[in-house]
Amino acid sequence: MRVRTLVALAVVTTGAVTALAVGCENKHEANQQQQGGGSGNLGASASLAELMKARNLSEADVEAALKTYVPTGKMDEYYIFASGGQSGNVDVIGVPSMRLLKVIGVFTPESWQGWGFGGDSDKILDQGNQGPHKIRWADMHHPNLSETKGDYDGEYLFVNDKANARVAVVDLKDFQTKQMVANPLAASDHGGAFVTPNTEYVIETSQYPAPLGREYAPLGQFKEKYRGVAIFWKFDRQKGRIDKEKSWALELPPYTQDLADAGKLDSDGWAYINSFNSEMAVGGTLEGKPPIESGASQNDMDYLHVINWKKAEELVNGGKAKTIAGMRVLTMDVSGAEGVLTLVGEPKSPHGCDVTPDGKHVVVGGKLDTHTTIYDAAKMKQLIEQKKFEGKDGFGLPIMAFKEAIAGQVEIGLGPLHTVFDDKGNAYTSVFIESVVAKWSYKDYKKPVEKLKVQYNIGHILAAEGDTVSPDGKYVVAMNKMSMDRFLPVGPLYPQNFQLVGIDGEKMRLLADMPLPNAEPHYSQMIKADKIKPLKVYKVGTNALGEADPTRVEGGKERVVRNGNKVEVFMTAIRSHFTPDQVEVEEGDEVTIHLTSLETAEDQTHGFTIDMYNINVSLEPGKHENITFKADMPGTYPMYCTEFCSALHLEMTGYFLVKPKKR
Ligand code: CUK
Ligand code: CUA
Repeated sequence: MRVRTLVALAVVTTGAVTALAVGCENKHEANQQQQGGGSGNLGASASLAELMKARNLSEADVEAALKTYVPTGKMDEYYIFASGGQSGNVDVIGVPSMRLLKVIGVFTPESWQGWGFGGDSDKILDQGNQGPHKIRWADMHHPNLSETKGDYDGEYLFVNDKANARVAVVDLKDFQTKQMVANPLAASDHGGAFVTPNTEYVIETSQYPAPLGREYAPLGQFKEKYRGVAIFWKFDRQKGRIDKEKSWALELPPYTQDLADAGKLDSDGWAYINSFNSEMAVGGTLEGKPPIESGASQNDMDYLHVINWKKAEELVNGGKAKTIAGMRVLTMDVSGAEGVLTLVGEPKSPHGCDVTPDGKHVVVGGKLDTHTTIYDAAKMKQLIEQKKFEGKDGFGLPIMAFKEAIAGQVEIGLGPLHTVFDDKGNAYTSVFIESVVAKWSYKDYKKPVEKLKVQYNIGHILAAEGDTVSPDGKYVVAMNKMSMDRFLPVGPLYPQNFQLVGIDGEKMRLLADMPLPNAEPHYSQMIKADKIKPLKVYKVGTNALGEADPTRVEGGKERVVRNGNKVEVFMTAIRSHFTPDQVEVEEGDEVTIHLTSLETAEDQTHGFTIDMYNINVSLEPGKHENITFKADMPGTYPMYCTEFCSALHLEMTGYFLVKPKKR
């Protein structure tokens, strides 16, 4: 370690290593040297040593700084796509600098990007409405990058909303949300949005059981009427959209399904979902019954759901499914008998469900257990093929013998949750209660080889390309639920803390902290930066869906078209004016502004707002927006550009006049 630091520092301060070396060994002596040594060569080294002293930095601090500092003009090596938790949006972070690069508006309006403020994005947000509710927040848990042959391909990102059971598709060509699908069967989801190895499907598994289609049924009918469900959303790669018509679902027993993962390589065609509350506890604290937390923790075993999705797909396409709320659903009587859905025990309150890079094993943690359990995908497949079961659950689903299905168990510590992998056969498990990252070998299931303390209460964990067929190693990030004494205090609601951990050395090393001030992230994924190739500008006239908009406006063809009480304004924006810059309508008119940015130069973004009308769109170069609203407030309203785009940005303005009706 020491040697490496000095080498690294030597690079920075060529020719000045000696004083620093002394400084690291013995600060006192180094100071004396600096004070006494009037040599003209003191320069950089002395100031570096002084800097370390002044800022109270240890050698380890400096090493961590050198490993994570990205100088101005240089780029990060990886992107993290982090779930923005209750913010409903995705945080994009650079690694190793841990700088926030972007917040992608997904389920929640984002005003800078004009996401949900009157433009075309409103229609995308509306796709996620449930019933009569315009839902404008989300509890985002698990972002997943699209995969080709089990490896991230950098094309799409899928995210789920636990609170309102929805999945969204983000196109990484422009880092914009392109589609939302609302789950018609469940009210909450969790095991999503996980992709199969070629992104054939995006899996969304329910969390809290409810009657499918969310119909009313009293809790007394829990066993008969309540169900879990896994939707297999078919992804159309050509269109870059989920195809609802070709999607289908699996009815699941009313246990609380939790995390999910798709098999790969040897286990391609399979999916795994862990669950808890096989007790089917529903609480009833007012009547003196035990709360769900204790009711759900009675059994020693819950159930891992082992799913043959290729076979399910065949059965569904063969007409074996029942239609519920417009979705084809394979019911348990079929899936249980056909070997599509089989159960196997999982120790106490399991959490996490992670397939190893070779596809041979499934790792499940346990919130109240001290082990991770490693299931053997091949053994389970064999047991299912041979119909070797030890019994059935209350819903007629076959159960495999736990002992026959597992490869082993590793004693990890208190509260193992999630597991990610490196390129050397190591697994890294987040251990919530103990607040450590536990490193262990998934090749020989020994005890952890190392534990690293993190601050504090680590939930998810992520690694560089860590759940693909070829992880990179190098970095792990501990996604901590608490930050306590890590940052300047900001009141009783604390930021979350991402801690970057270097895993390329002999020992794991904590390198940097990053406060997450906008919500509680759950899962994240880290992808090599060169796999992402975003656009720099749009082709002029491109709308929010990424298509050439039929109403795009050419320069010189701006106009206002009136048709009864419908007014269409064909407008353009270019430095530094809107054309037209005066628009007058009558009170009550339905106004649509078709607005095209004619800019073609990189990073020349405009914005457009009409004051008091809750309208704001972002016009990246070439972008087209359609803004429809009712001119329901008579008066005089400035409209202006909301992005400081040029020296005459403040002059990029105009008037929107609404003439009052005669009364
Ligand atoms: S869950 Cu949050 S720490 Cu939703 Cu993946 Cu485990
Ligand atoms: Cu355009 Cu400011």
